[in-house]
Amino acid sequence: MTTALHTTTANPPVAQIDVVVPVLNELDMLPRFLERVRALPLPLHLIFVDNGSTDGTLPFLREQTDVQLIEHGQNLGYGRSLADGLLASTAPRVIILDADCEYPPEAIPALLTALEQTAMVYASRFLNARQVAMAPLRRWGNRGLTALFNLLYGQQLTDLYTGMKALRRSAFTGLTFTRGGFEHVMELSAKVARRGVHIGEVPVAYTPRQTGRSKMQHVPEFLKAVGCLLYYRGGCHD
Ligand SMILES: Nc1nc2c(ncn2[C@@H]2O[C@H](COP(=O)(O)OP(=O)(O)OP(=O)(O)O)[C@@H](O)[C@H]2O)c(=O)[nH]1
Ligand SMILES: [Mg+2]
Repeated sequence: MTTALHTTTANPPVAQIDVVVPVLNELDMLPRFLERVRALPLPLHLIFVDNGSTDGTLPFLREQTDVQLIEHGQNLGYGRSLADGLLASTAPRVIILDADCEYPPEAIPALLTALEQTAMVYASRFLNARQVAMAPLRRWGNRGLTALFNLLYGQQLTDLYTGMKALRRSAFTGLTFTRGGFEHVMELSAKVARRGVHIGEVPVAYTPRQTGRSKMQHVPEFLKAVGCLLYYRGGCHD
């Protein structure tokens, strides 16, 4: 197992905002993703966590001089990518954003504005949305997990499984993340909620993947997610 963590300075400029991007075989989407993120008038620092891509993503990212790159060298799971990205981040505010352009980078300013009110904010595909292009199995799976999460953790979320979030550093400082797979979503949400943080939401326009293949196994992930939500509700698991 190889995990190369290239950390930046421990004291970033106060205004810097770190953007943690988990990536696995997204070469088709990355040029557009970078173009859109770079066009934003914000001091964003990109931290890509490559999770063993084999499609040319890695050489492409190595050529980008303005990004930080963590190389797993093999697939260690989506959750491990986020955990390593958060660990490498140093800025007071951190964005988590999928690399496949399903979530618009242009929504980052709205997330940051909402972050002034609370320590963690999710970009919701369902808040104020009339229609969302999503397969029924996924939609209902997400809805069920979101409802269970709200019930167990006293929140009012509409989209637990979003791939776009904003966090104040204080929301996750001192927490450890051990879940390697997509259950990381549950672990992060549960641990931050147990600290008493009210998780905010902003609406986001969602564009289902245009190219490439979804790599998620939805039914097994759903079952693991339910187990996680119950487990973290049960006791102290920082
Ligand atoms: N599935 C998966 N994605 C990973 C992994 N490591 C990093 N990623 C990245 O994590 C993000 C989310 O993964 P997706 O496969 O898009 O998951 P999803 O958005 O639920 O599925 P789609 O809607 O089909 O795109 C993407 O940027 C992936 O490139 C991994 O091990 N598995
Ligand atoms: Mg996706």
